[in-house]
Amino acid sequence: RYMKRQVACRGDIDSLNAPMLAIYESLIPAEEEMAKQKQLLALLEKIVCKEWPEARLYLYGSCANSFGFSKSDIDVCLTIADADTNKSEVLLKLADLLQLENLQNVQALTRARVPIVKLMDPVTGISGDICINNVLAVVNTKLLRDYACIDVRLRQLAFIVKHWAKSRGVNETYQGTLSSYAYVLMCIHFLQQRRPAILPCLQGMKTTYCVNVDNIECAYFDQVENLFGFGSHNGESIAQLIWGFFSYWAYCHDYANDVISVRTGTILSKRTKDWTRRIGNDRHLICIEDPFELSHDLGRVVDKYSIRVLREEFERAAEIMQYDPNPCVKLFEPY
Ligand code: 3AT
Ligand code: MG
Repeated sequence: RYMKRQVACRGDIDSLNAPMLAIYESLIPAEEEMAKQKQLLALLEKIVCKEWPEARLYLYGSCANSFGFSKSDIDVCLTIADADTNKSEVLLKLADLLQLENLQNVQALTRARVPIVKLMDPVTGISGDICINNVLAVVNTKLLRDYACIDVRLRQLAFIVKHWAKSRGVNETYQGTLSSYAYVLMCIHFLQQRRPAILPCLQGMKTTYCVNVDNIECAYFDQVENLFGFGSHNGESIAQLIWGFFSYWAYCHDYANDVISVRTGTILSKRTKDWTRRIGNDRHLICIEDPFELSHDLGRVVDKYSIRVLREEFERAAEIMQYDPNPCVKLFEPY
């Protein structure tokens, strides 16, 4: 395997456990915030079902995948039969209904890549987006949430990585860096690859959950309560894992040839995916396979400029975790 550099981690790495966990704790949303999100969802359900009785609403994204910070917006998916032909009409109608019920800042963005209605609820103070029939996102939200139940170190690692990415300005897909969804997949993959493994590969196990979404079969083992303690043979601490994550992306990942794949729990080659050359806007400079939409590379937003920014940030983070006297401050310094 390709190894640019392999270093042993600093001797005092475990002194970083407590301060890193304190940062994690400070980012977790409080119970009452989750209750308010549920309250807003119930209000939206009431409004929607008056007009479309058979429609359903689902929370997805960080408010439902257990990787959400406190004070995040909520992402809601409206499922409704036959809306795909006239999504814009449904969104405009929905925007009218919301306005009539006194929701604020209501705006239908019908031409966006993922068309949505934006809203703010003056009662709870929560903002959110509603999209239509984006069922794959609802299913990948469940997959992430199920992984998070298996070992708490996933949630801790992903919170720190997301916090780092937001602080350093590398969580902006419109600027060619990666989505939060991509970072969480990178964390899951990383924990699947530890030896002993900290996470299993749920899609490689017996199917206990199966749905067909837009002709994609989404099947995996979702009885995760039976997997509690799976990673207990691996005693690595959160500080060691944060160090390992950044070192992996700074020095060990083979950007020229490798695709990380949560679906298989392994690394695939770009050649087998036919991701070796630029097609249209997809450059495949860092490759992260979507667990269900297999032709979808979450790294496709990355261009030849932003790949440099990303790799420099991974190297900066790895160096800080290795040598800096105060990594818990330095890692998250605004760029
Ligand atoms: P934040 O806390 O809002 O940063 P998030 O988990 O809500 O993180 P995103 O806003 O990036 O993540 O995306 C919202 C959800 O939409 C997450 C995932 O279920 C889905 N999603 C996002 N990007 C993709 C993608 N490229 N392909 C498939 N699903 C995606
Ligand atoms: Mg979000």
